[in-house]
Amino acid sequence: KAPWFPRKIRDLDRCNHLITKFDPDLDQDHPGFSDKEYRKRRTFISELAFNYKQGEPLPRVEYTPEEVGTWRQVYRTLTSIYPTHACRQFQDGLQQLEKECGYAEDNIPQLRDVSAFLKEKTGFQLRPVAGLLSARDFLASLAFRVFQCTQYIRHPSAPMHSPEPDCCHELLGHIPMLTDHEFAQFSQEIGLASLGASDEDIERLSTLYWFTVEFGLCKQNESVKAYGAGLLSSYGELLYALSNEPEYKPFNPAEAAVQPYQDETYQPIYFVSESFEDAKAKLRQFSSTIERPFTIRYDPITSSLDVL
Ligand code: H2B
Ligand code: FE
Repeated sequence: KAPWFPRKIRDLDRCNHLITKFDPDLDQDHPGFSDKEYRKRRTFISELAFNYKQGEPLPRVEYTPEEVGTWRQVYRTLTSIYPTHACRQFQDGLQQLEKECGYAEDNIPQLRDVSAFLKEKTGFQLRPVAGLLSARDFLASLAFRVFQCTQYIRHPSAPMHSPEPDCCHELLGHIPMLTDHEFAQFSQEIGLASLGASDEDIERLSTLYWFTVEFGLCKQNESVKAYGAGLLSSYGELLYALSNEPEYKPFNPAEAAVQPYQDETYQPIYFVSESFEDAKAKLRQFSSTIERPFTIRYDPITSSLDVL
């Protein structure tokens, strides 16, 4: 029997299983582990996410000057290399967000504003999440064009690195790409493929997600650029990924889905897509090999699934 999965967007209220591996309360290597104030703040912001129900207005957070200072440092450093390292779609997206959503060095954008903007662009919307979500829950939300976003920011002692997702990773790494139609569709399709899948297939899809949405590279004109959020939110790895150190392979979902990966250091291998259209076509082909005893159709009018 297939594992439970959400059938309508409201069911995402039940997709909130966290992985506590990199949590500052439990992970001794977290830069905020011995900072009581930081953990208190992180807990406060997490509570907003725990209490959130689908359809409610997204909580606004008033960030402290110290938090904005961390954001500023991240923003400055990363935006200095986007022109040479980020793909065109990412740069276009970021430019629009700067114009319309309060993206700036001195302002941490609010999820509510970003969500409203994305909804109009590609139909994606945001939902606050308290930390690292299980792969199954995270992927399931993508099926409904919902992107689960953390709202707290990394510890000020380590502005260029966070062991767990934080708002710098979501807002700078993920959001600009979600303004692109092809990419939005690619993301939703990984999500749809995950619904009711076996644990083994979830593992494969989440590895595939890792090598595309998080660490993907793509061809652009004659060069290779980054589109993965893990790269676009990490100055060090972004430089490294486009240097001649790592190995490149042409994107192939069946191979990417079983490639061992690193969640503590830089990747030794990256997959390079021809284009998002090509990546999407290959993903569809791959998804059709995942065995499920039913077919699923997404109804965008009701944001629910027809299961046949
Ligand atoms: N949770 C959160 N909060 N953000 C993510 O980017 C994320 C996640 N990515 N859970 C998921 C897991 C990803 O690594 C895949 C699907 O396993
Ligand atoms: Fe991410």
